[in-house]
Amino acid sequence: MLTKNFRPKVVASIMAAILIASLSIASHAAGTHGGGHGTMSTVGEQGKSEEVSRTIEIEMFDNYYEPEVIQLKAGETVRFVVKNQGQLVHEFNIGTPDMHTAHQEEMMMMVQHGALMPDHINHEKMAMDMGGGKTMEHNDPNSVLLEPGKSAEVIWRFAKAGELEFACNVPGHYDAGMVGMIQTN
Ligand SMILES: [Cu+2]
Repeated sequence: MLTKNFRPKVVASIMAAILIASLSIASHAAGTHGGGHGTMSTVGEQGKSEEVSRTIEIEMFDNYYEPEVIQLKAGETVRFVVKNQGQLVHEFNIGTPDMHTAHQEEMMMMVQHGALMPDHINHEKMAMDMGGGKTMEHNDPNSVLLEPGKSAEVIWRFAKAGELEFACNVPGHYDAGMVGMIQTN
């Protein structure tokens, strides 16, 4: 049978992909953690719902956001109501360009594992133990990953002035222009 001959090759290439992905994530993580907490405070922190000063609706399409530029004042806590109006899975993730680059590699791994399909999320595979109890699930407070038609909220406090990006790190989407700007004064 064709599949029998094929399987070892497929497994070998998946293992190689995992190895490459985990090596590059490890090197990125090491790089990020050097400047670690400084970066995080620039980005801000998860906000409290009782401190929300503004609600902003974000619509996600294939492959762009509406609006694409958001202007805030330092110290504001924003409730983002994010709706996926496209036909594909999209992410809304607040971070620096470096953070997005690192996350794109993680999301590539989700695609390689079949956890992330173009138009839906395989939640069973997302929850798979990747070793040491780590899964591919998205529990980060700075992001949501949404299937078509779904919506969710992100509450974020922008502590400092500066520029951040909100981006979709589903493979190919950032490069296709699915990125917006948050300017905090
Ligand atoms: Cu996207």
